[in-house]
Amino acid sequence: ATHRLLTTLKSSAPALGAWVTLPGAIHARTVAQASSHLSWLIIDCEHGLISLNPGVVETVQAIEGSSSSPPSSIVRIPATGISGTDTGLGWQIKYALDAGARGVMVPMVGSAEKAREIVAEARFPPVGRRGFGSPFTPGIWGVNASEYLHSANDSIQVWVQIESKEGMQNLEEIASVEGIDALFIGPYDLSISHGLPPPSPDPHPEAEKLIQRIREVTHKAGKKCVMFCTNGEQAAKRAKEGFDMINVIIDANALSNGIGSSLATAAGQ
Ligand code: 3PY
Repeated sequence: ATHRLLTTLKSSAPALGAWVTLPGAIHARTVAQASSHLSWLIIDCEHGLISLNPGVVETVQAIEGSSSSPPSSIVRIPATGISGTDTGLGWQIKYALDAGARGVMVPMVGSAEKAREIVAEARFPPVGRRGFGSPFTPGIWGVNASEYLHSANDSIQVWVQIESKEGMQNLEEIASVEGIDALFIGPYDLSISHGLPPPSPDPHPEAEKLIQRIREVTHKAGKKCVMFCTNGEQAAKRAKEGFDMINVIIDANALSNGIGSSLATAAGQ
């Protein structure tokens, strides 16, 4: 299968994504096949219900097999990137990528040192220190082992989330770390970490200033900026502001909203 996100990023259109929080192969395939406008999916192992092992592998398999050019699967690992005490980073990135994911996203990244550690775990030598051992990744990508080894370092997406005070304080340094592809804005944690109310659904004006600053600094550093939205209208507005990638919706909310609105129509409301 080809890597749909990379194809979209070569065009001028923003790459639209969606959030997968619910486990199960059929569920993942259903989401992946929902729209040809989907370029990527976050498989959420931080706040979602998908386990790193074996949940991620069945979810990635289902997405990769959903079409000849499926949306790219990016795994959000549970470990955060703020402090030096979180020992989960290395093995969690390994599980996600060895399951065949096309990228990883690390929550709460607070320093350039953490960002460099993330790059080292996600990329093979000479760039990083990722170990080469999974017997599954080449088959999932439809390539041989040597092709996987060569193409992984070029194409694996490494995204870090800016959603904390530490992340804002060290923003320029984090954005300049080589090997990071994108900075992802988490408007909910960004707001509450700054003592601001969470978006409802739009962010507080003070949070909005932080969001626009992240976009500007990220672009200045030559990196992609990803924005998290919860509906299509919000996402269309963010696309006009110049975000490169935009999350449009969360699977669980889409399910609930879809059932709810049909029932309301049927009940005459
Ligand atoms: C946030 O807004 O905090 C996120 O991480 C998006 O889910």
